[in-house]
Formats: sequence, C-alpha cells, structure tokens
Amino acid sequence: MSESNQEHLQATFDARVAAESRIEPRDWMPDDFRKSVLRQMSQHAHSEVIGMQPEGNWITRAPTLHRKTILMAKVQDEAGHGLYLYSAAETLGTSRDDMIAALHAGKAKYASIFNYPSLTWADIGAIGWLVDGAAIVNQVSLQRTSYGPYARAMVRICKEESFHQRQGYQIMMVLARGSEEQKAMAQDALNRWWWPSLMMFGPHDAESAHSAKSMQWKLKRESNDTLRQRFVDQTIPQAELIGLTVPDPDLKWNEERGAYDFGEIDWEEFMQVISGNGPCNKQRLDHHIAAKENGQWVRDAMAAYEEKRRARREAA
Ligand code: FAQ
Repeated sequence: MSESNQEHLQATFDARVAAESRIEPRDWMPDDFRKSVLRQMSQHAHSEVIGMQPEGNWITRAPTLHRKTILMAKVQDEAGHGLYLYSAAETLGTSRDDMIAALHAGKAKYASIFNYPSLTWADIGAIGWLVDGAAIVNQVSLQRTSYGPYARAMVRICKEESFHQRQGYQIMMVLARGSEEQKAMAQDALNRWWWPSLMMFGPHDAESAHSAKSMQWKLKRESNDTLRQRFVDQTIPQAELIGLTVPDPDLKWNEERGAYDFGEIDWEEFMQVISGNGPCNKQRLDHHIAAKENGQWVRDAMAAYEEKRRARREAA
C-alpha cells in the first residue's frame, strides 16, 4: 500500500472516531486498534463465561425453588453474554476456538473477581449487587464504544445486568433484615467482595497500560478511576439503606468533591490474582478445560450430522 493511501485510510478512521461514528468490521482500522478491541472483547467474553462458576456453585443449594429459578436464569444470561461477545470478537477474524485456546494457555485474561470463592448463599447476593453492579457501570459506558459490534452487544447485556444487580441487592436486603445470623452472613459477604469489586475497574489511570490509547480511539469512553468512583458513589447509599457497613475505615463523604473518598486498593493482591495466583485461578481454568473436553463428543456429533446433511444435499 502506498504511503498516501495509508495516510488517507488513517485520516478516514480518525475522522470517523472523532465524529462518533462506529467502526464496523469491514472498515479499515489500524492494526493496534484491532488488537486492542480484540484483547478487550475476548477478555470480556471469557469473564462472562468463567463468571458463571462462582454462582453456578450455588444453583443446587439455593434456599428456595424461586431463588433457584432466578439464579439459573441469571447464570444462563451470563453464558449468553459470553456468546454475544465471542461473536462480536469473531468479526475481527479470530475464531472462538482460538480465543478459548489462548484462555486455556494462560495467554488471555478474564476479570480478576472470578478468582474468589463463593462460600455462602450471601455471596450470591453480593455478586449480583456488587459484581454485576460494577460490571454495569463499566458496560453502560461501553455502549458508546467505537467498535460497532461491541457497542451493540453492550446494549442488550446492560439490560440484563440491571436485573442481575437488583436480584443480588434484593437477596442482600432480605438477609440484612433477617436474623442476626443472616445479617452477619450478608456483612461477611460484603467484607469479602467489596475490595475485589473495586479491582474490577483495573489499575489507577496513571498505571493503566492501555487507557491512553483506548480513550483516544474511544474504545474506552471513561477512565478506570472515573468509573470506580461512580460505582463507589452509587453503592455506599445502597449499603447504608440496608444497614451494612463497607469495610473501609477511610471511606467518607467529601463535600467539596461531591463524592466519597475511599481507601487504597491492595494492588499487590490484584497483581497476584491477574498473574494466575488468586485463590481460585487454577480451579476456574481446570473446570473450564474439563467442561470443554467433556463436551467434545457433542461438538463431534453435531459436526458429523452437519457433514452427513451436506453430503446428502450434494448427492440429491
Ligand atoms: N481483571 O491497561 P489496563 C461481568 C488487566 S463482566 C483482570 O487498565 P484496559 C459480568 C488488563 O487486561 C466483567 N485483568 O487495561 C458478570 C491489562 O492486561 P493485558 C468483565 C485486568 O483493558 C457478572 C492490564 O491489567 N468486564 O462481571 C483487570 O485498558 C457476574 C492493564 O490494565 C470487562 O471485561 C481486571 N479487573 O482496562 C459475569 C469489561 N483490570 O490485557 C458473571 C471490559 C485490568 O494487557 C457474573 N473491559 N486488567 O494482559 C474493560 O473495560 C477493560 O478491559 C478494563 C481494563 C477496565 C477491565
């Protein structure tokens, strides 16, 4: 490609991003943009799918049939989100098999939060309230991301995540108004999930390797710290309303900023978790690998059936 042609393509891309138009799969895009969208979408898709495990752990032990049906629907929604996102990522020319192979080889990440165990029923409330709550704050912003298939996937995902957040909060509300033991269980779940939820937004802006470029491309619309602050500001009043205490001695309302000040995240813990050394990293990956292997016969049978139909069609 000539230099002037390359410059023209780059200028067209930049103008589309500046005009808030979406970049679509067949449009020309810089290689590093393509790589970054793919990295983020694949990580996001893997998060949705691995994220089924902590809650899936409680489907057989949900306290009532009603809670069980809600939880099953929620976990299935997460599988659906993973599928939209793998499909959106495939528009960039990488297959789902390749993305999953990268996950299994430890080359692709998924959200740090899913490497923590779900120990009690209250954890299911905390996951819905805090983890889905944090996910929505991030994903509402991503509805305006510059890559078209990603932005469109986010619209539907956000609608479902709102329901997930409310069902989690409702579980916490019921427990917090229950017996002393139930209230203690809800408080313990909040204590364990609070800090990992804040970590979901990624490193501070100044430490975030990809943010500057991603903001310039409008792949990311708001920074890690801006979104984290929004999540804190909207979640604290929710905790207060149900009489639970966020485990942060430095938390206080800052009148001047019109926002909460909060304590420092344990970044060493975050780095350990995203490097594969969190409490459940091995268990999560092993489970995913085993599920893929155990389901191989289903995929083989479907492929054989499809092949037979194709051969019949050709013979007719
Ligand atoms: N966990 O330069 P940055 C959900 C990595 S969906 C793991 O700031 P970036 C629904 C980052 O990849 C939750 N790794 O990166 C649900 C990079 O490493 P790399 C998932 C993290 O991309 C609920 C390095 O650190 N949501 O929960 C994390 O600009 C309940 C440097 O970081 C999404 O994925 C982390 N928390 O910003 C499902 C949203 N943070 O790739 C089931 C889309 C950072 O160079 C049950 N993703 N890293 O090896 C994003 O918005 C962004 O990718 C960020 C990170 C904000 C996560």
